[in-house]
Amino acid sequence: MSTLEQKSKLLSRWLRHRPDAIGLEIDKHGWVDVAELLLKSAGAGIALTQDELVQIVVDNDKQRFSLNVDRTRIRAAQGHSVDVDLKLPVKTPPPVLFHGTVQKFIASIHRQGLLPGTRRDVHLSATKETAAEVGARRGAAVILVVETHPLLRDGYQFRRSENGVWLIPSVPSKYLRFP
Ligand code: HQG
Repeated sequence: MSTLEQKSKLLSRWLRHRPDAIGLEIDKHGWVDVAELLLKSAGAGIALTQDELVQIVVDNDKQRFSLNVDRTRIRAAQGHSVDVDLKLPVKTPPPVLFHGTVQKFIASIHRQGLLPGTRRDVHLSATKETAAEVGARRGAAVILVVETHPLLRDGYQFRRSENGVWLIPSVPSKYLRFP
């Protein structure tokens, strides 16, 4: 029925936002049991085999999913709106990170800084190019520059997802450089 790409999108939805859509148990660190996932997806009319699942994880363009070593559990690397704590270690970021957005949000970002919205964290990119791609999902990308030293000095903590996205709960606008 659905292509691997469609199944990958569904997987993102279930593992980040709506595990309840197919009755999945997600643990407090975001992990879901693979056998249960295969069973529940079949129950929802979406045939997904273990091999397809591994292929989706391995081939994913942004490495959005992580399997544990024995491939019995899977989770999304970032982007959750469900209440999970991925237990990522605090990590020192490079001096400059980037956030890709669009013009219509700029006035509000000026006022409120970067807020996570429905997700657990604000997502920052290590390169301008990646930030441009993130912004371009919504229109003409506007790239904000985040100097990380002042944030570190003021006690903010950064984490990096398993697929290289920098995560921070919020960034007040005084730490942002607007174009
Ligand atoms: C904006 C994709 C108004 C923010 C990407 C963004 C990323 C504000 C939007 C990942 C605001 C939230 C996340 C404020 C922030 N007022 N707007 N105060 N603060 N915003 O999708 O960063 O393909 O939740 O600029 O590659 O766009 O799904 O975050 O435009 O890594 O794996 O509110 O999603 O990854 O949008 O994207 P999102 P994002 P995947």
